[in-house]
Amino acid sequence: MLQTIRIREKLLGKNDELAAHNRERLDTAGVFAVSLCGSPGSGKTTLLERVIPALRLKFRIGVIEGDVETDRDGRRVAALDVAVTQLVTGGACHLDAKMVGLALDNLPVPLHDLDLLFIENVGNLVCPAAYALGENARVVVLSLTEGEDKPLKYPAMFRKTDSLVINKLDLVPYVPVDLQEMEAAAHVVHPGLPVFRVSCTTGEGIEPWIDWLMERRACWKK
Ligand SMILES: Nc1nc2c(ncn2[C@@H]2O[C@H](COP(=O)(O)OP(=O)(O)OP(=O)(O)O)[C@@H](O)[C@H]2O)c(=O)[nH]1
Ligand SMILES: [Mg+2]
Repeated sequence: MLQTIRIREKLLGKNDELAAHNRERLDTAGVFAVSLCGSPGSGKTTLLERVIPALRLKFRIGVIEGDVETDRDGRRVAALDVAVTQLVTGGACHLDAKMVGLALDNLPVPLHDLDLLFIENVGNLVCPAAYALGENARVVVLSLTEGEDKPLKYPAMFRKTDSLVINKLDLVPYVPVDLQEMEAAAHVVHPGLPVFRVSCTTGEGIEPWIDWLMERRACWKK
């Protein structure tokens, strides 16, 4: 016998208001903001380490890092010579719009001196989905070691994203995973979702994702 209880979260009106305010500030400053979500260890920071060296040749880049504890990711990204603010939530399992607003107030450079802002959320496939931050695009990084079924089990996260990066492609020879099944699961919850298979370690597959990001930015500017 099986009993299932479905619990619906109340919509977070105040957060949405603050997210809209963040978006307004970003738009006014001419900054395109991209948030990264995904499980702990899926490769969000490694993706930033992979793409920032190329992107910073063309864009002035800022990063907001979100972690429960430590500034380890902040230090990793700051080593790439970009402006970084580390948010340490002290226990909260997601960023919210208020925290991002605070980070925007405390960037090491004025907001209008940036072109592109990455916001790395706390590693978590559940809570961050419910909180808009004011970003222009949302990206989920899913590592192939997490299993094909994650989009089906955590649908909100995959429904609310604008692209899916399936990471750690270099591990395919060692992990019993069906990437077609993983993509199909993502498309069940989000038909038409752009999916990119990459290895942030080797750089394989990264260019098409950067092209997607640039197209999104170009549409935003029109
Ligand atoms: N083999 C392989 N390892 C990777 C790849 N990308 C990231 N990793 C490794 O995965 C581990 C976690 O990477 P991070 O980039 O720190 O993951 P994260 O998503 O930022 O983690 P949190 O910020 O803690 O949520 C590190 O040991 C990375 O070296 C990849 O493409 N292939
Ligand atoms: Mg990280």
